[in-house]
Amino acid sequence: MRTQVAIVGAGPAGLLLSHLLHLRGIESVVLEARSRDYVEHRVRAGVLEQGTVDALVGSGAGERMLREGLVHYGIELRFGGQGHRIAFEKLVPGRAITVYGQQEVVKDLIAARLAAGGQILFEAADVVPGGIEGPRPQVTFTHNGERLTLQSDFVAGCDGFHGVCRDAIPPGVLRFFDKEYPFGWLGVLAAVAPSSEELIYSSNDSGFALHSMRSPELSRFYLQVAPDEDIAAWPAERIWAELRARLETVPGWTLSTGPVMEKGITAMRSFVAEPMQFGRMFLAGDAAHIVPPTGAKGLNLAAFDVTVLTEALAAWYSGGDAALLDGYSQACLRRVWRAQQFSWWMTTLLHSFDHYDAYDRRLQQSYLDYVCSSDAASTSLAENYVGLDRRP
Ligand code: RFL
Ligand code: PHB
Repeated sequence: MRTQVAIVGAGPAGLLLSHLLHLRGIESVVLEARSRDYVEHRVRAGVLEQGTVDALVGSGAGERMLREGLVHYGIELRFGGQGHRIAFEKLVPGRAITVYGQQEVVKDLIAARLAAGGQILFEAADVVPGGIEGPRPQVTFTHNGERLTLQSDFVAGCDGFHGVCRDAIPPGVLRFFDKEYPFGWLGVLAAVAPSSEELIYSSNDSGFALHSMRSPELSRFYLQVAPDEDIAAWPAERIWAELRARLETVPGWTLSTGPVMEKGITAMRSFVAEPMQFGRMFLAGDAAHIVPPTGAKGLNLAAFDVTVLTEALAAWYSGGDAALLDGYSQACLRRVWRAQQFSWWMTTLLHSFDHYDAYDRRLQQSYLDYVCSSDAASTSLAENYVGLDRRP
């Protein structure tokens, strides 16, 4: 088999890259370890920045998102018995976020790829990239019981944090930066109308809670839990009791409950691999960097990386100009580090830390109060949350 760009991973990064390349006349094949059904039902992110929305619309895969996505002009920060709205329309006029499930983005991109004749090989096992130092890299893998080799000009490692592409780069080339947090998030999808029009980020001494949504009939919640928490210890009654305790903290506000459709625990971590490239291998999305989900940035960074990579590959294929490819990592990392700092900051602002003493807690409360009462501070939160300008 031969293609121009071998893409490992059919998450948002790999699928969007494949489709953007197709629109520039560049061929690719996507190799995905999981089944189509699995990737289309993996519940994860929900908040899309305007730039991500624009990239999806520009790719032609944004029609359903424009119809069904919920456009929000603010979020609420809830603490100390009060809710405080961060009003995007006032602080960052003309900018908004769109709430639309990652698995819906994935479904739309898969449909767009297949409709355009794109090749996605699901359930590709034992994927091994090789030859990335030279001009003819290849990826070997097993599909339908057969060991196959995909020859290519470039390999795009879009295989997430636990993928194989990052490890295919020789030892000593990459530098890693990381931070683990002393908690995880228990995510819950529930068949109940959202109890709020906008997202609520609620900070409490007993732990953080987030109220999000997917549609007028589906709510999405997150609870701060211990990093090694056992999901079996969280039957629906306990989930609702804890969500109530952490969200019903302002007078007159009540949480509607309903059947729990899905639940899972995610560790919280910050991670960056630098540079995001070596030879003919380019890493994009979670394969290169992870942020804790408090800032809602992971998927948006993945979409940014692949728009940069598309431009760079298009320049190379249209005239052999390698300058953009050489500068790929640098062009991405500035935005990556802004999102790293913002996600770390939102996480430390809103979560409760066991090692905090009374003084630390007062500092946290003071910062929350400042963010909500100063236009300068809330504008800083708002412009990072909706997504900074896409200029490199
Ligand atoms: P993905 O989505 O992990 O996709 C990688 C794909 O590669 C496949 N794969 C392999 N395929 C072949 N061979 C191998 N050896 C392979 N190893 C892995 C995997 O099966 C998978 O299909 O990475 P990508 O495309 O870079 O996308 C990144 C996003 O998924 C991630 O950043 C976001 O989900 C993060 N995130 C959020 N981001 C936002 O922008 N806004 C949010 O509101 C938001 N909320 C969240 C989140 C992530 C969460 N979790 C569960 C980590 C909320 C949560 C709870
Ligand atoms: C979500 O709806 O899944 C979501 C929203 C905001 C976040 C993280 C996740 O910060």
